[in-house]
Amino acid sequence: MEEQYKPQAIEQQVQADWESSGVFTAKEDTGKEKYYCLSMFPYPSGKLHMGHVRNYTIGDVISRFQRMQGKHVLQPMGWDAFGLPAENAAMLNKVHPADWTHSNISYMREQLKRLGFGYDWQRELATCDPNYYRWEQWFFIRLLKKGLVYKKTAPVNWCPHDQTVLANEQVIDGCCWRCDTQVEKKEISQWFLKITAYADELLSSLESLPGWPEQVRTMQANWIGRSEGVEMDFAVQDSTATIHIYTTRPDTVMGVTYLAIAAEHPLAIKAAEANTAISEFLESCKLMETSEAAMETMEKRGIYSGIQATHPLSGEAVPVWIANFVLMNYGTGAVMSVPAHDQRDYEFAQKYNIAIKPVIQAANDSDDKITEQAFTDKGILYNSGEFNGLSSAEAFSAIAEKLTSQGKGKRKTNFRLRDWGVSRQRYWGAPIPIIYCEDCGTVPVPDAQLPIILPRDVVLDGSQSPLAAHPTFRHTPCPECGKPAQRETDTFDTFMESSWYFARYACQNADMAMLDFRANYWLPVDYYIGGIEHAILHLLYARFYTKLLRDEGLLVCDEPFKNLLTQGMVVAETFYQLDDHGHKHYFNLTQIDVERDSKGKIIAAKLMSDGSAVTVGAVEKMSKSKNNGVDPQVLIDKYGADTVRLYTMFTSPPDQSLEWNDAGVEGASRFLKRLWRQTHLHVESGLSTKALDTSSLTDLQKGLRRQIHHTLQKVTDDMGRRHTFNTAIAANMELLNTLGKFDDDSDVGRTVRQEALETVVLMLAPIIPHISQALWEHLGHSSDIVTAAWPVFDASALQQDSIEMVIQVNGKLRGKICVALNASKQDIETQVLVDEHVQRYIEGKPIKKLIVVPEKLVNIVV
Ligand code: OVK
Repeated sequence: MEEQYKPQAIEQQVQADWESSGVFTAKEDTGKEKYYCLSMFPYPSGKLHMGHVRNYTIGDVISRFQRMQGKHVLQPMGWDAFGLPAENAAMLNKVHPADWTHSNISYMREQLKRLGFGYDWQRELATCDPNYYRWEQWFFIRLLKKGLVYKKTAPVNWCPHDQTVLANEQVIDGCCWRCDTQVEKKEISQWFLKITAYADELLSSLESLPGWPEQVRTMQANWIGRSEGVEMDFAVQDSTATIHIYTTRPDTVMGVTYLAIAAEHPLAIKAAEANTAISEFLESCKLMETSEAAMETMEKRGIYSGIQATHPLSGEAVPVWIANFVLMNYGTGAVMSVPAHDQRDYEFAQKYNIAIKPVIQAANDSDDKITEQAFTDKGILYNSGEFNGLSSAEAFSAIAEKLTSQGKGKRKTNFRLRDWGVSRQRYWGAPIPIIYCEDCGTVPVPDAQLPIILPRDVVLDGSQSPLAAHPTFRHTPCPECGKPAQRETDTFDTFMESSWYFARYACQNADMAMLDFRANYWLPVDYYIGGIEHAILHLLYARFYTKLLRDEGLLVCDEPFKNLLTQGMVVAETFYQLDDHGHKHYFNLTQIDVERDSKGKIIAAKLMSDGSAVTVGAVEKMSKSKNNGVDPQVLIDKYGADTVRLYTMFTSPPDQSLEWNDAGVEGASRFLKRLWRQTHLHVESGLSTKALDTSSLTDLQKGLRRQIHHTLQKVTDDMGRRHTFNTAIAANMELLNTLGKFDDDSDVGRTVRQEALETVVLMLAPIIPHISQALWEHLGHSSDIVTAAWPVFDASALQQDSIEMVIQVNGKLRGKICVALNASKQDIETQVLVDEHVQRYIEGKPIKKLIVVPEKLVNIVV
């Protein structure tokens, strides 16, 4: 065994061995219990980020641990390969999105291999491969035929200068990212998946997911947003029209002082016909961003429509306003406004001088003044005629009943969830398999014509939809009548591909079907690991798709992911200097020298190039724009993969944020060197593979065995159940410290040391697999540690027949003694008084008192 730990050589050798033995190839035909461990697949964006390394190390540790538990493990990897970044890169660097994507995949695949992740590479898939997206197209047509897919108009961000649709992230401060023209809202026809048909089940089956973080389940439940309410009609005066609204607070209906309708509401459009102020207002509403975040923060504006409606219960006239915060495609496009009891309505009423009528007061309050803000709690009704004195809950029922009996309204369960718009007016995505024929209408592409392959020869200049502009793509005969027809030129939202990839891994090479029996063998995923940014949309769409696939007979499970681990962010301090204009110029860790205190906290930083002082800023998410990203490749090249893996697992528990600290990487590297050195010393002193006779051990040997098995018990729990890999590593470090002091080269002593080293190496194998394999071999094993069994816990090793007690003289710590576990008080007293140390402190002084606290301490008062 070499004296020096040489990570690069070891890792290369071990990885080559894994590759040739195919140890990570998963088949379906074993009698063992299956375990499917999956990390969210990456966008092939260029190179791995530290956040990826963390995500994929967590997944790999869980996979390797479960394999050592005797499970039959599947851990696949692939590429979420479609999307806007490829198009942007193409425009910027004049490279085709396909070439950009494939070269990124090649580079990132090598990085993943270099990190030693145990993937079954035979199942690798890329979503931009027609063999993958053909099934998505096929499935879309099945859904269309079932009525779960439909087309309707929906607003998009439109750049009038570039004549193109913009994604939300391409709208910067309301303007186009390319030409800075103000972005408009445009209604275009788009495809939708009816996720609302599954709203109830998506909500109720959250309860069948105890293995998900509570926080994620809550986020999903809030997003689905089931509410109990009442819908009702307000008749429009001097017209046959009615305004239909929905409210979750019918108890406040007597406080309605205006209605607010969307700018696209038919009544608003009619009102604009004869009123230029209104038509100008409607025009201005078209310049709005459509994202929910933008809606939340924008200035609330409105205009009186000139229309009066009639309150369904009081019969009073209620003015109708047109407001920019009401959306036509959300709910009914109209809301009842109760400024006294809703903050947004309150602010709007204040701004436009509309009446505020309070109708609810706190049960213990007689002060009915609404002066500064709306009173939004529930309470007791007043100012509400026949409903006065009722509680909000009682009024809910009473008002619902009254409206129902008068035919003006009824109870209704509503969901906040909207149907999923899947059309994107982009090039780098899966083509939507639809043909439009003048005679036959909307015709799905026949199965035999699938896949509709994305053409390569397109012009990407950002100013139009490349597929629509393609000379031949859109022209095709109608599959029904054969006359010239037009293809759909939109592509799918990339969340379509990531909604079922986990199932396709199970049968990645199935060429006759979307999924086969193997999907039912592997699913559900036993552990899914990924970022919290996917807590809502991706996870909801994947759950929805699973139910769709089940109902199509392609899967039997109801939920795709049994357990979920949402990893924390990788964050780092920022380093910057201010320029003359007060602007921050950021540096990364490779550009500066940092000085730290003993706890690793940075106390000073200076620029390497000129030694000037650098300001250390707050801890922030690692980002390229702040220049605080740490490139994992630099660390792998310098320290090897095991150090990087160990560092990311040791620094914090997986669900919490990881604060980057270069000193910690050094620490991880030192630990591996120490582990190597101690094994080397042991190997040099002679291996001991003899069976251990535990009946004749010395106290020192027993003590070490106790710590080995105590550590094993803790680490098994930390790794398997709690996933606190940091504490598992710390316990191993302590064990190695003890082992460093274990000074017993007898035959039995070496056998116990052998047990200690083997156990440490096995326990750390999931985290640092390369060095573990090498040490495993040096410890005398010819087998593969990947498939080695997790060490067996020996409860009898924990049994103590002696314990350590602290000795105090006059309350001061003066020594320790080891006493037999069953020693009597008398035995202990005798043993203490003859102890050399104690003798020195007593020095013949008379003993006033001797107190024995069993199993803890002895206090002698002299
Ligand atoms: N392909 C999707 C994805 O998120 C997943 C699908 C299943 C929808 C984790 C950073 C970063 C910070 C600053 C600048 C640049 C990057 C994510 C995912 C997984 C894959 C960490 C990624 N910080 N990036 N693909 N990360 N952390 O490639 O949370 O973005 O779980 O890696 O991420 S992804």
